[in-house]
Amino acid sequence: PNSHYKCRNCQYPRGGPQRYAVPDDKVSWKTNYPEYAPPEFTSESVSSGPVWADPGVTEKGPPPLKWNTVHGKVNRVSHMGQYEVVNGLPQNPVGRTGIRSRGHLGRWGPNHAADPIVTRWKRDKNGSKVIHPTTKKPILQFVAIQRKDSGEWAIPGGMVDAGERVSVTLKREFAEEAMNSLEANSEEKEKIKKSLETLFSKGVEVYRGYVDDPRNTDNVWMETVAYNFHDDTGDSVGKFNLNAGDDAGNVKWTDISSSLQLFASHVDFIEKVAKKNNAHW
Ligand code: RP5
Ligand code: MG
Ligand code: MG
Repeated sequence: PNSHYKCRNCQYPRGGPQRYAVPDDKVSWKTNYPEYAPPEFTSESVSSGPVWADPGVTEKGPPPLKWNTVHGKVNRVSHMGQYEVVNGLPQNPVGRTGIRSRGHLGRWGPNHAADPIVTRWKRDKNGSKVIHPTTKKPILQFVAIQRKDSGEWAIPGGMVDAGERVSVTLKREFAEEAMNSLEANSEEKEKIKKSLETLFSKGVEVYRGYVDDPRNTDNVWMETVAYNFHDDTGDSVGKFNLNAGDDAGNVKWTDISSSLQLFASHVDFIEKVAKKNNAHW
């Protein structure tokens, strides 16, 4: 389903070069493409060597990292199964992207994220569920944030820190991006934590795997675990004080339907949530 719609035949975001053109029938590594000559790009924020990034390629060659395993606290295992390592570097399991090296991503190979999809039913003034006139199904809403990097609306997801449990990432990223916890004082932080406790204790996994992220290259790619936290009565999310923070510039409850346009392949995860809750799509 993910054939690099967002990470192929376009300019690499924020200062990157134009990707080498890859037609649909040349995406697979199994297809010969002898003229394929993708440019290389690593952003300054990655090559400057922050803690969240791997070492780069040196005169000695690619860094000797332990591929396809969890090494120390760093998880280099893909949800997609074993990935190939070609000339010392991981190879994108979905195929060619038209660009090499790390771009804006810190880890060679899979870069693990988590996506919290917080939902409630759309209700009218009297508290009754709003039914879509055509599908006759109730309309679901989710908490969307507007990303500062691309301006696109998205799920408030983020990177799983080294050694961090996914359940912790889901809650932390929602608190940071949709409730601005990073700028809260300790009393407010406690309040935010409390308000999330009940809803985030009973999530349902809806997706685990590759993300069609615009930052992906032939050697680095995003993977995620997406969870749905659904508030059927609207009681617990009613207490949420939505407030954009960190890499989010805006936040809002957004009606779910098939006409949604979101960052990366987030629409695919939202569709699963709509179907699972038997909501309008
Ligand atoms: C997407 O990038 C994931 O699905 C997740 O939403 C997000 C994580 O990256 P940052 O938000 O930290 O940039 O691929
Ligand atoms: Mg974040
Ligand atoms: Mg984020």
